[in-house]
Parts: sequence; C-alpha cells; structure tokens
Amino acid sequence: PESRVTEEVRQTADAIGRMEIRGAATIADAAARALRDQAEASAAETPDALRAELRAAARVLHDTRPTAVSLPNALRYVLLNADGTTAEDVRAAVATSVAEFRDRLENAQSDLGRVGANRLRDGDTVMTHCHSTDVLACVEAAVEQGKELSAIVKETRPRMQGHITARELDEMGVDVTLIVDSAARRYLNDVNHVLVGADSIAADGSVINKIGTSGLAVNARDRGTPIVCAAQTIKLHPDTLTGHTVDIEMRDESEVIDDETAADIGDPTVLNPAFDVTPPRYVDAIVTERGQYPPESIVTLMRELFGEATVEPWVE
Ligand code: RUB
Repeated sequence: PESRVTEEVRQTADAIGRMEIRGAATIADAAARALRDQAEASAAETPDALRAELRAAARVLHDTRPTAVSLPNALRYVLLNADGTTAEDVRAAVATSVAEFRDRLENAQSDLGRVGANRLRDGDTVMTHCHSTDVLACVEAAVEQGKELSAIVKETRPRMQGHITARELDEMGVDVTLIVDSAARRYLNDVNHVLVGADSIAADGSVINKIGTSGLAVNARDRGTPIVCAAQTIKLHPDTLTGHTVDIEMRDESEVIDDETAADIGDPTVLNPAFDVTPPRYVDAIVTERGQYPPESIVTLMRELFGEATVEPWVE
C-alpha cells in the first residue's frame, strides 16, 4: 500500500512539513482532504485493500509534524468512519466523513468565535502571538458584534507568522501595531487580553503552542493581563489522558540563521524548537466551541469526548 500513496497526498505532506500549510486547524483540514483524494484516486478493488492504502496515506501525513494533535485527530476521524462492504462503499464513506469533519471544523470555529467574542469589549486592545485561525475567529465575531478593537501583534520569530495575523486583522478593520517578540512585556500594560491559539491541549490543561507562548503567559500573569487560549476541541490531546507527553517539534537551524552568518560568528549550536508548554496556572481560560473552561477542568471535557482509550487506526 505504501507505493500506492498518491502524489497529491505526498505533496500535501511535503507542504505541511515545509509549513506552506500550517496552523493546527488548517493542517487538520488539509490532511482530511488528502485522505479523500487518496480514496478517490485509488484503484483498490476490495474494501481491505482500500483501507490499507488509506492507512498508508495517513502514516505519510502523520509523520510530517509531531506537535499539532489536530492532525492525528483528523486522520482518526476519517479512518474510523471508512466502513463498507465494497470498495465503492468505503470510498463513499470516506467522502462523507471528510465532508462531515470539515463542516464540524468550520462550525466549531465559528461557535468558538462567538464564545471568545463575549470576553472582548468595545475599545479593547488584544495582544497576539503567531497566527491562529481560532484566535482570529474570536476577534472577527467581536468585530461583527460592532466592537472596535486594536491589536498589538508579535512578529513571531523565526517564521514571522505575526505578519499573516497583522494582514488578516487589518482586513477585519482592526487597528494593528506590530512589535518584535522581545517588546511584548513592555506593552502588556497597554492590552486588555492576550489571545493565543493551541496546537495541543494536555489533560492537565497545559497549552502547547508556538514557541514564546509560555514566556508571554508568565509575563502577562506578572502584569495582571488575562491570557486566553482559543482552541477547538480537536486540539485536545487524547494520549495525555494516559500519561503520554506531547512531542515538541525541533525545526531546522536554517530558519534561524543562514550558513554564512553562522560561520561568521563561530558556527554556534542553534536550537529551533517550534513550540513550548504553558502550564495551566498561567492560563486564565480555554475557549472552545463547547464553551469556556478553566484549564484545570478541561480534563472532564476530554473524558467525555474521547473516553479512556485512544486508537491509532493508521498503525499496521
Ligand atoms: C502555529 C501555531 C498556532 C496554532 C493554532 O504554529 O502555533 O497558534 O497552530 O492555530 P505553526 P489554529 O505556524 O508552526 O504551524 O488556531 O489556526 O489552529
């Protein structure tokens, strides 16, 4: 089945690895679509052969980036619904579950946006880190309610996802100020809320998000500025219910420094972690499509949604 993984799936996996497709929710959406393309393009004649191909495609997608749990959660959703007694049935079941999954993702984001918007008041200023579609959904819903907002946007070294956030906020009519990451503490007194997204949420309420989130949260707590994490329930990491930790992706040093500059300064070791872990005590609230939770009680929602056991349907 490995050799039958389609070029489209491989291209999606490459694009996720290179971060052309990035952000937890966007990665989940692309992975689900890639599985649908695999099912459509497959020449498999039996349901078992088709399911084996889908599992192989899921493994290729799964092995791209380790931290955003929305990726395995998306793969699990589609594979567990790939039922049918003929290959045609399985193909149809995959198409239906991918469509369902994408609808749920979209609805979850707009429901979450309305919950998050209730925290924001007319005239508020928010500080953002990285680029999160869940965070932007909260801001957009607030703007649609007629609230005028300003934003202080951290540029987010090394990949500058803050630029994407700045553009999208500007398009919503939000007044945007861009700062370098290290200026965040200086401006925390000027903001009413810090809004961040999540790649994963652990059972103890820890938020795993873009590197720099934890330092920002500690500083926000020190300054008394509330920090809110906007994360759909697809960001809840089921493995953490059984004691597993979340892998933090280490990325290439070329994202931080080019070879020539590195040589000039004596070729130091360069570390480039993409994410960090913010302990629950520094987070005021996790906003989901099911409502707002204190981080410490997110575990009750996780048990309700996942039960105790996690399955990995892509493993052979
Ligand atoms: C993106 C990042 C985002 C979350 C949430 O990291 O940390 O805050 O993924 O995004 P990267 P969303 O740029 O390395 O993928 O709310 O869109 O799921």
